[in-house]
Amino acid sequence: MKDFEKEKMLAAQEAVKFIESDMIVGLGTGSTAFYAINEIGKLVKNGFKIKAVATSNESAALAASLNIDVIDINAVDSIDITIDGADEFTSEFLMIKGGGGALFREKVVAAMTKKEIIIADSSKKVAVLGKFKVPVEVVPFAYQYVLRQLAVINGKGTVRMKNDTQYLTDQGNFIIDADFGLISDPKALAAKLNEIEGVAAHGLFIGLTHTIIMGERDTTIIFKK
Ligand code: ABF
Repeated sequence: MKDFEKEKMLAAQEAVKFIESDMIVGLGTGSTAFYAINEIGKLVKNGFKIKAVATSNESAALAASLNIDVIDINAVDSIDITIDGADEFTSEFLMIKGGGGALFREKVVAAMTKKEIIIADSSKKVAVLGKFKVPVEVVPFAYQYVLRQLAVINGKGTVRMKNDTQYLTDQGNFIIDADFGLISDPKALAAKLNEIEGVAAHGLFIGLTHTIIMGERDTTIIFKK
């Protein structure tokens, strides 16, 4: 198993230890979160009573295949624990998410979550955010306007493509990957992105995470707020 895959599994196994029977659990998206979903499937097989809210159709399908009870997010007022991945994070709990295209649902789920746990391999930890472009989910009606507004704040936006056409999220929106270079003030940039009409969600996750678990070779490192 490649090093990073083992690190992802280590982090996932550590995160799942926080789950108790009768919890409502948020299921993340991406290869690391998929390790966690598989581990949650084992809990269900061992008799845990869990209701799950998925951050993507892909996560929902994987969960269903493991007999995890996936429910509509609108059926609950809060989520006990969410285990999700990230593309970049700092030890100050600043992160970029959305490389997997699920940022809109991930952000809503994180906002409803009492304990948001991010799991990642050591390649995701950075001193400063920005090497990874910031995903921005936009309503197709507004995407050219958003591209122009991103340029105003020094973001070079590229519309994400898949099979020679615009990539579509589970919501039917486009994603613009915006290169801002290294981001000295992620909170200020997040505030500017929030002001752009047509933006459904952006990939700067600030203040929504309570725990980060990083797998690193044969150890797991836990950062807690
Ligand atoms: C998801 O996990 C996304 O926000 C993020 O882009 C992705 C990381 O994927 P992986 O775990 O495969 O690196 O939460």
